[in-house]
Amino acid sequence: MITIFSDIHRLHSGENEILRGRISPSADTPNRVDVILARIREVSLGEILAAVDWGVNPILRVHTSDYLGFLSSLSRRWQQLHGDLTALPQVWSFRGQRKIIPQSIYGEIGYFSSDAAAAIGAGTWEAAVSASNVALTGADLVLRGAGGVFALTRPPGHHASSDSCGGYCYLNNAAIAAQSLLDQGFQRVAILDLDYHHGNGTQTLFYDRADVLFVSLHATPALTYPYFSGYADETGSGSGEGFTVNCPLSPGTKWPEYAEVLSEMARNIVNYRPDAIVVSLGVDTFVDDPLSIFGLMSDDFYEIGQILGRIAIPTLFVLEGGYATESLGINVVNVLSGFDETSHGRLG
Ligand code: SP5
Ligand code: ZN
Repeated sequence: MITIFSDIHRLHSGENEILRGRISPSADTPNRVDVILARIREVSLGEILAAVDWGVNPILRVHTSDYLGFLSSLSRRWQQLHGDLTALPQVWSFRGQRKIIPQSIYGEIGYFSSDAAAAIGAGTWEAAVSASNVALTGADLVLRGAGGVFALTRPPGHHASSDSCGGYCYLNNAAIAAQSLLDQGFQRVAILDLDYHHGNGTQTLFYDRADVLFVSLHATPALTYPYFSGYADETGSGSGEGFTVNCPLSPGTKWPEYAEVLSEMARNIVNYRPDAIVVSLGVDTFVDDPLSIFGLMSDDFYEIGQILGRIAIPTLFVLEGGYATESLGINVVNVLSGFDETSHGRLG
């Protein structure tokens, strides 16, 4: 399988989050990419290609221009004000309050954020754009007939909505790739989100649409970030009714139960007859992940890949979360190798 990569992600590094009530270094560190690349080379998964720059237009298909203006300029303005390196929000619009963009930079950052886990530093904008370009370059290969492509994106994207960042995410790489596939002539795209956390940003982007099937397996939001979306009764609205499928799982979920739900969702996706599948590939479902309490083992990720490969529909893998860095390379590449094994002969 071909991997798409950009080194520009490194410009986003050392940002903070608020975790368990404390300001701590973000769990999304640049070495996450290093260990995945090292493993790709170790097993000779396939070529590693540089991302191409696609400009702002495909990003504007998913995000508002107000939001892009905010994200691209915030760090510079924040530093001019008080020299601090990273910006974090601390006030949000409460229920019943105005949806208004305040003049104050502190109000503005609250308006464009969903939580305090997406700090903005000097290189965040450039890194986020590079990740979108990685995903778009992968989508382009799928458009030209590739059976499986891995977009090694960082920062991740699935918690970003049309006009908000959150959960280490700024631009929704998977959504931008899916929309570009549709814009280039694909009729239907399925997004399968396997990250431990619900893809709240992705869900909002396609909630009322039938041309994107959004399917997500994640820890139940009743007990887990992002708390306010990902419940089973969220199924889409209007003409998108039935095209959002949420599978909240219990803490401690292990492979047998996970495999059963994943196989059922694989059948759902086949019935939808998509032209391509975009997998939001988070491996924070791993037993040793520091943020999570699922029980998937490294071998289980190989089986996930095999299940996806048997679907035999062109698939773009877009990296989301996964924070157990000792095993991250093995776990991600196990998915990709399992996919290659079973898709071989069924897909180009
Ligand atoms: C892309 C992605 O995986 N983003 C995740 C953002 C999660 N941020 C909040 C994490 C809350 C962790 N709670 C700790 C409980 C440990 N048992
Ligand atoms: Zn996650």
